[in-house]
Amino acid sequence: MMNSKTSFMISILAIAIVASALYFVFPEGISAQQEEKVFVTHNGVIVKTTGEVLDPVYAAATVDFEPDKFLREFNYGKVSKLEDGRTLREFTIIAEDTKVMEISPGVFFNVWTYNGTVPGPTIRATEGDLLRVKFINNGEKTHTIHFHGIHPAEMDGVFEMVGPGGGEFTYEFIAGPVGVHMYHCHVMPVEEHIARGLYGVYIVDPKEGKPLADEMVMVLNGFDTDFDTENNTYAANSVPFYYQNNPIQINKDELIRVYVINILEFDQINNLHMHGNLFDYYPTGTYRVPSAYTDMITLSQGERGIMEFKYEYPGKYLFHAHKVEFSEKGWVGIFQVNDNSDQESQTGIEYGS
Ligand SMILES: [Cu+2]
Repeated sequence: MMNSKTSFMISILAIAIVASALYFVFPEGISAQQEEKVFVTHNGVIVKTTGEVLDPVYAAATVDFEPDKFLREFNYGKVSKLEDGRTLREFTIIAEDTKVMEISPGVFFNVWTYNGTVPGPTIRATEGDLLRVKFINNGEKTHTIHFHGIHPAEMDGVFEMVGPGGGEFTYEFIAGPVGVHMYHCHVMPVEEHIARGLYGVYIVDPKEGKPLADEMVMVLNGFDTDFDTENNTYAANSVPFYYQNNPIQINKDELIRVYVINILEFDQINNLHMHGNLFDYYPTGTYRVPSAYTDMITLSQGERGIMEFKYEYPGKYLFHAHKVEFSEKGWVGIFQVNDNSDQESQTGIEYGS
């Protein structure tokens, strides 16, 4: 005869055996009712599944990036006046790291984004403005924003870590110095956080303004789609060959001003050569005296400057990396110079007052 203590022990044992057997049948837990998820595979196929996915695949939120729009889009923020008369410019920048971008036809890549695109928005201010940048990290990894330029140490975006899942930090500093700068994530490994796309352009204009020009931004970048720390694609503004297939329309005899930044990871240098013309080059855009009149600049990672030129003759002109490997993998574009210099520019800058 079993006494009550023994039968109690056997009951416990039986429950334990059943529970552990079920564990092997439903390793995720008995009650796990898995939801159907949508993924994009490496070759771009969209898959719906409730099962486990072994090959690296990405959630199917896609990036909507238009190089034509990005080229001439400047973000001046929400503008107001402070009591002391200073201009306040407020921005909100949201980081995400789960989106997929079709970086080239049929090539899907998990990019990490500021405000949903690579590069992030081009931020623009006038020297002396107060910038207030509310940063929200909606990613799954820790991120920050490190701005180039002059600011207090605690606004440098390096030592404070803004945690995933909605972490917040507000960067606040006076815009300066005049020039073309950048911002990027500064979380280790920085190489990965930049190569995945967490960067953008930050322009500081002089108080007295600049001569009216057709202005545009070129961020020289690339993507390492097979994770071997070598880039597979190269471009101005993310999409290989985009401005070759969709030439940039400019006017003959009109002043063109290009803010150019090299943010390329993994390669020692990048460069830019322009056909049929030469340009004034202002390194970092900090001085109003050009350092060179040339058709070619070479930039290490993080180097940037302003190019100014006018085309004398209409027609098609290439611009591209003179490092031929890069141009053959996508870093090439065309200026279509139109003979309508009698018309006013459609794209003259305004300082977003
Ligand atoms: Cu980051």
